[in-house]
Amino acid sequence: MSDNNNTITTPRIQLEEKTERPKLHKVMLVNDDFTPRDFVTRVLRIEFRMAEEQANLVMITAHQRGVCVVAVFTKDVAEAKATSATDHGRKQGFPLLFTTEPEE
Ligand code: TYC
Repeated sequence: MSDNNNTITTPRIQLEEKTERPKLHKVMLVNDDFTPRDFVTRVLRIEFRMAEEQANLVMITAHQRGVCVVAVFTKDVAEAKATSATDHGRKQGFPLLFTTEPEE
C-alpha cells in the first residue's frame, strides 16, 4: 500500500476522439442543348482522366437524365475539378456546366 497512502489522485477521463472522415463531394455533369456530345466526352477524358467508354456513358446519361455523377472527391478537389472542367467548356464558347454537392 505504499503507493496509495497520502496520495491525491486525479481521475482521468479518456475522451473518445473518433477521427471523422471528411465528407466526400460529388462532381455532377449538367446537360445543356448546345455543347456537342464529342466535346463533352473529350472534356471528361481530359479533366477527369476517364476512359473513352466511361466518358461516353457519363455524357449520354447526363444528356438523357439531365445530370450525371462524374466522380467523388474531397470538397476542395471536387470544387477545383468542377471549375476547371467548366472553364474548359467556356474557353471554347460552350455553356457546359459541372457542379458539386456533398454526398449524403
Ligand atoms: N445535349 C447535348 C447535345 O445534344 C450534349 C450534352 C450532353 C451536353 C451532356 C451537355 O452535360 C452534357 N449536343
